[in-house]
Amino acid sequence: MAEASAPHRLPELPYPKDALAPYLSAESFDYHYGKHHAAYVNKLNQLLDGHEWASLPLADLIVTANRTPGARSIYNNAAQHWNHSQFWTGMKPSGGGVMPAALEHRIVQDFGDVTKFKQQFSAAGAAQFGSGWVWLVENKSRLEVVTTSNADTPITEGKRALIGCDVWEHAYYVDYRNARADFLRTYLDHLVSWEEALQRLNGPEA
Ligand code: MN3
Repeated sequence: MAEASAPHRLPELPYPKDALAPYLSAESFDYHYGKHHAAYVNKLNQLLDGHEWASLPLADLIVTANRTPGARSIYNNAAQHWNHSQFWTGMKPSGGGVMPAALEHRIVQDFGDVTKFKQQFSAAGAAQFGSGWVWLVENKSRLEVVTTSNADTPITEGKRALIGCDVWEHAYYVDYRNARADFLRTYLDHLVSWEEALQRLNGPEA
């Protein structure tokens, strides 16, 4: 495919594909990143070939497609590209652990304590019926746990995503089979990058 007709790219992983093992295996990355995420990017580029939206930045494309009748396929693939990109960069080797003090302060302010936040996040992710995502977002200066269905993403509602965990079965079936709750616990305790979450809290809007 020509350069001009492929505006979106599968992002480089910020760590080797085996760096999060045993919590997420290289095999899981081969499928989830190398096949699922890559398929969303390839499909998106096909849909945008010759399209007037081909040069829109990804976040603008998502918001525009979301409010345009007949653009669900572009919206779904663009939103999943954005959702997965933040998922990879929101994890790190030896993740979890102690939060930066500035993030912990905000968590305690809005959830009571870190344990209550983790319980709320895990419970929401486990209760999401079918495919979707569980997020920690900043919504009008307040931190909240929200879930979205399928490809839906908090950025269409003007919420700032600090962390977002994929709860589609393809996200955990290789390493956890059907045990979504175990995956969510492991995500919070061993995978998530609290430093990245704080950077997103302090950074520009998506
Ligand atoms: Mn996925």
